[in-house]
Amino acid sequence: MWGVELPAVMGIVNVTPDSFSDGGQFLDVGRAVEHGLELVEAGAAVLDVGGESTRPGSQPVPADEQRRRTVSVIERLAAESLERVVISIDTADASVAAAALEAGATVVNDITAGRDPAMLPLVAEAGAGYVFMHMQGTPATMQLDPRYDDVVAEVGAYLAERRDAALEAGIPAGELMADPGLGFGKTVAHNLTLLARLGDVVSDAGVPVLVGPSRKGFIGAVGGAPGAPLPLDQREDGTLATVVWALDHGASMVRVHEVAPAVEALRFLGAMAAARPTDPDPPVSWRPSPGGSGVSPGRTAAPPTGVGAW
Ligand code: PMM
Repeated sequence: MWGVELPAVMGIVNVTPDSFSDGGQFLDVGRAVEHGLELVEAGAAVLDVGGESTRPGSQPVPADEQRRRTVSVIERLAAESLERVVISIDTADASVAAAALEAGATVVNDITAGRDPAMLPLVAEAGAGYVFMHMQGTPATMQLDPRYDDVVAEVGAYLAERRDAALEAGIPAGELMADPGLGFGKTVAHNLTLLARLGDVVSDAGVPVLVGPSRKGFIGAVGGAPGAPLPLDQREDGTLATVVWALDHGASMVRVHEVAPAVEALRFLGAMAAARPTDPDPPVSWRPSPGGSGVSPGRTAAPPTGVGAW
């Protein structure tokens, strides 16, 4: 989809002074473009350019400021990446999305899944790709007291409902990607449950699923000691663990700050999947012999058939 072979890696280009993990690093247009091109070199299939931090407690950034931060970065990335990458705009504002699509983006990544009523018609009219994400509340308040009876069922039902709204607005299914929204109105336990049961999220969504665990609070919480989460600069190993898990449990795309390790993980998952026997009958040597223990002699696993067949 979007001209990208799935599964694939989306690299993050935050053109913000205050994003939680890389705020201020790429505010300058030249540095943001340079960073984006490095992520392309590292193997990103999509670059997600954003001009608004959505970290817990953040306030909305006015549309003209988001446009000012992102449009020239997108124009230059579109020109300098020589069509080796798809560019997405990370915004919930349809006017920002429109300017970004004009500048060369071809996908809109909307963490509000269309709360701006102009968003779905805009994306449909433009023929763009669309990522719609689950979030409980707004970034300003979402982490105060997130609650669910059944987080997987509620997120799954929401994504199915937003998928249907997008289809009804005229966005083809082949342009749609759903995202359970790790960290957006979720406790550590909610995030872990969504990952643990990602297969259910994927089947409820009915379209490919994107997952964005990179450096988020739950990574710090699981990796650190009680009451002492890992600092941001020590969350890459935990991020990679969740990236591998997500890709192996049905995610079609991961959104990360560090692209190279995720691309490497994809390569290894592909190689191992290709080495898996393709015969639906498990090899005899793996099958318990009827009525007894021990291993029967016979066929063994098929040899690897090459990388990429998963
Ligand atoms: N996370 C952030 C921002 N945008 N978009 C999608 N689709 N999924 C996410 O998980 C997501 C997102 C926050 O992370 P950042 O501030 O490091 O970009």
